[in-house]
Amino acid sequence: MKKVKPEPFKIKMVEPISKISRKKREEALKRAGYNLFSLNSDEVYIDLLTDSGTGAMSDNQWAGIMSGDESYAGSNNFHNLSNTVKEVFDYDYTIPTHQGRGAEQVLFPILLDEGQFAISNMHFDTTKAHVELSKGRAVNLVIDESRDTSKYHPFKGNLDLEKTKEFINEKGADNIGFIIITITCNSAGGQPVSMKNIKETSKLAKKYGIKVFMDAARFAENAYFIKQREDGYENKTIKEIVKEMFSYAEGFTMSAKKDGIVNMGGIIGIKNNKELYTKARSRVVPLEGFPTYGGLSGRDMEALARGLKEGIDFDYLDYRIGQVKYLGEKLKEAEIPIQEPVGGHAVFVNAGKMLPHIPYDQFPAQVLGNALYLESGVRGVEVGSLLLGRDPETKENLKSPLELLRLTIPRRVYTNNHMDVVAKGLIKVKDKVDQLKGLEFTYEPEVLRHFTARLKPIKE
Ligand code: P71
Repeated sequence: MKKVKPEPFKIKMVEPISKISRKKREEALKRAGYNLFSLNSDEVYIDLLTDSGTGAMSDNQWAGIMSGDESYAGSNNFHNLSNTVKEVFDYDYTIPTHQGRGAEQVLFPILLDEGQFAISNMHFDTTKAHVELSKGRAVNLVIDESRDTSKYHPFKGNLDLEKTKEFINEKGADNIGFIIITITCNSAGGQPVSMKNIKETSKLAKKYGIKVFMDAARFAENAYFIKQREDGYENKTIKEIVKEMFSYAEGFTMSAKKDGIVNMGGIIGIKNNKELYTKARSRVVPLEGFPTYGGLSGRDMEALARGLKEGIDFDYLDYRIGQVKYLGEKLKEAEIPIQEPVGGHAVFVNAGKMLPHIPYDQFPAQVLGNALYLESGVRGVEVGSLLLGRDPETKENLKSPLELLRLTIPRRVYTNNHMDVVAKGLIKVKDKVDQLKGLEFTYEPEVLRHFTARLKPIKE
């Protein structure tokens, strides 16, 4: 029997789930326009759409909810949150926001002049959108290894430093607004960035007078991978690793709905640049709220202050990432192609490889996601050409380098028995992939089409 880390918690409260019949799932999927985003949650048995805001809070966090201080200004919970940010990251300034994109919309316009570039290993969808709304241009310079799903590399989220240097030299340092390192790198498969890479990025940026920020949604999972995989860090605590990681940056935007283990919340953290803090503080007021609450209630800030500490607990992370690995191993054993090594928050199934008969513009990963839902009531999410959209000029469907089905695991929500159901479902689908048909649009929205598009299976 495989060694599996047991949950480092016991369960005090449960939320019943059930699976509707195959016939009902067929009806639901049809009604949803073959788009899993349009299902009702009670039509889903095991929901692996996202790990964002879907985690289970602890009894300690729920107790914090009861001590919410809902003062408009200077709430105790804000002080608890900013003291926690100081303790965990060693940053002087904390600005709460309603979620990650709230932090982005406040900070990015301060950092970008029109036409300037933001360099990242890979921008997440919302960070790219906020770079563009700030009239900047988003460039992704992750290492090439991240695109080969079957090749092992311990830090597939690393920024390609050679390409970055070349890019800065080509465009001129004055045309770079900032570098933002996404940890872990979501779009590459929840892949970590090494300490060495963060340090060298910071060194390179300093040489050119460019500021470095972190997109810190999964900072704790990144620290865990550094501890497990990078020489010299095996005996350091997660907290020590987190402090070092953030010492190389000027600030961060964070969706706290991931490693903060809350259902809603975000943070702008600024190390010690008072001028930048003052600018961000004045922008947060019209956009998110007064600087000591920024779109969150007192109780939300308290749950987050407590969640940030729980999120860096080694035993928790060992169990958490162990569960993701558990699902990954089950799929690998069945020869289902996945992004390897398995990342921090999800298993990414290579649908392009599994369904070679379906061309990219008939959305193989969406087809696979729908088949898995019909088979077992599990909801994953497409990360491929449907999400990528069209070329703004030619209007052609863009071809994503990878067609992935993301099976994203909420924190502390499902057990490994649930993971077994997911694996079993996908294995059943694998045996009949050649019967699956591509999809075509019946309705295609102009922007962010994947959320609300309607599709139908193509008839031959
Ligand atoms: C994820 C999400 C949530 C999501 C957002 C948009 C479409 C579909 C799903 C959100 C992130 C993220 C990173 C690295 C910023 C955000 C935005 N991820 N950076 O993966 O992964 O944060 O949702 O709190 O605004 O499912 P926000």
